[in-house]
Amino acid sequence: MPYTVTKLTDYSEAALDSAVRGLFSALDSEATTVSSDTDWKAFRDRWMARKNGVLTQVNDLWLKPAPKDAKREVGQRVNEIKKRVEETVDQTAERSKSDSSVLDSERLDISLPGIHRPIGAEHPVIKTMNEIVSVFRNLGYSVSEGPEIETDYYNFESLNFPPNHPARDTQDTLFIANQESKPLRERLLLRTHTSPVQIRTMEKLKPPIRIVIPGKVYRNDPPDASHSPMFHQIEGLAVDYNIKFGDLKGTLDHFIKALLGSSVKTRFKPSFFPFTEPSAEMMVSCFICGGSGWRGNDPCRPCKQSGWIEILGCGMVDPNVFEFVKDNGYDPKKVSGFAFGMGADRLAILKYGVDDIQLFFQGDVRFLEQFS
Ligand code: 2U9
Repeated sequence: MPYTVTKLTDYSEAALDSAVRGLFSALDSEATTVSSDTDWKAFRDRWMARKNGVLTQVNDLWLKPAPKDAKREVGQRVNEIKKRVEETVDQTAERSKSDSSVLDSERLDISLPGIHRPIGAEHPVIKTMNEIVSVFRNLGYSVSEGPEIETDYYNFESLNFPPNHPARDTQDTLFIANQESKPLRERLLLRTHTSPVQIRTMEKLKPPIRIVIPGKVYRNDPPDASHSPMFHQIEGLAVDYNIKFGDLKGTLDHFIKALLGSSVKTRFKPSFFPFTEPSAEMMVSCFICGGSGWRGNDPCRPCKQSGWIEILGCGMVDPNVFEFVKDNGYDPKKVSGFAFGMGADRLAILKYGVDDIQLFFQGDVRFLEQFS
């Protein structure tokens, strides 16, 4: 029940004190409820409005009807009340302003557009790598990973690279400095392919194994639209008892159809890698021009109008490579296997029609957010 000024019937000191105390506790408790500008205006008008404000009522109901001998006493109380009400109204003004400013600041105009928090997205190269890995996981392959700083042994020697193989020298490989004192095979370098992980895995796991190895690799290549000193590869290895070249072709044909659609065709042309024999390159019918070599009346650049795009290198694991892990059950006379390797950035470039590999590494959100 809000406080109301009631007519005084007893003008004794005590009665006046309790009447004033009653009024002040009402004033204070109402003041605490003021939490906005509008509240304050209502509070001020309720207590100070000329017409029917509490102060006016006090005047009308306490002072005016007060008997002569109590006039002065009541008059003093009324002034005290007036002063206290004005103070309280002012203080409340400050607080409600600060509150209202707090409130104003907290006032949430839900009609305003929300705060756009750009959420990150998978990088197009990682997206492509995960799509490729998931095709092989569905074929029962497991994912293997390993160190990016490798030794010459794991990156070259155990992969059947003869000592003077051109890939070994600095123009292709980024060596860690001050390694000259170490024996060659222990010299550290930035791995040039993820193949060392296959060797490390065969040292740990006995055959049969089926693994895919995604990861960063490094080459001493000056950056341009299609080369980067750091890029991404996905390699794969399947070793079992009597794996044939047909298993390689069947597996890789299935893989590329799963990734690019069952309408693409594949073909294999002979190639050479130190760690596979025989070796091949797998071509796929151009999924950009459909194999015609033309995009509308523009020549198809990705397939250089050949209608075929080189996707990956592959081959049967060279028995010399198994020599390095034969103590763990990889007897070249018993086991055989196939392996493959592809550049993931290159596939992402083809898939998303990106014309400069550097865009992947510049961290420009305007470019990257296109893939979210
Ligand atoms: C072991 C045995 C064989 C991995 C292979 C390729 C062919 C290949 C290139 C693709 C594009 C490198 O990034 S790239 O330039 N790789 O063509 N890689 S077979 O062969 C292995 C690997 C490990 C133990």
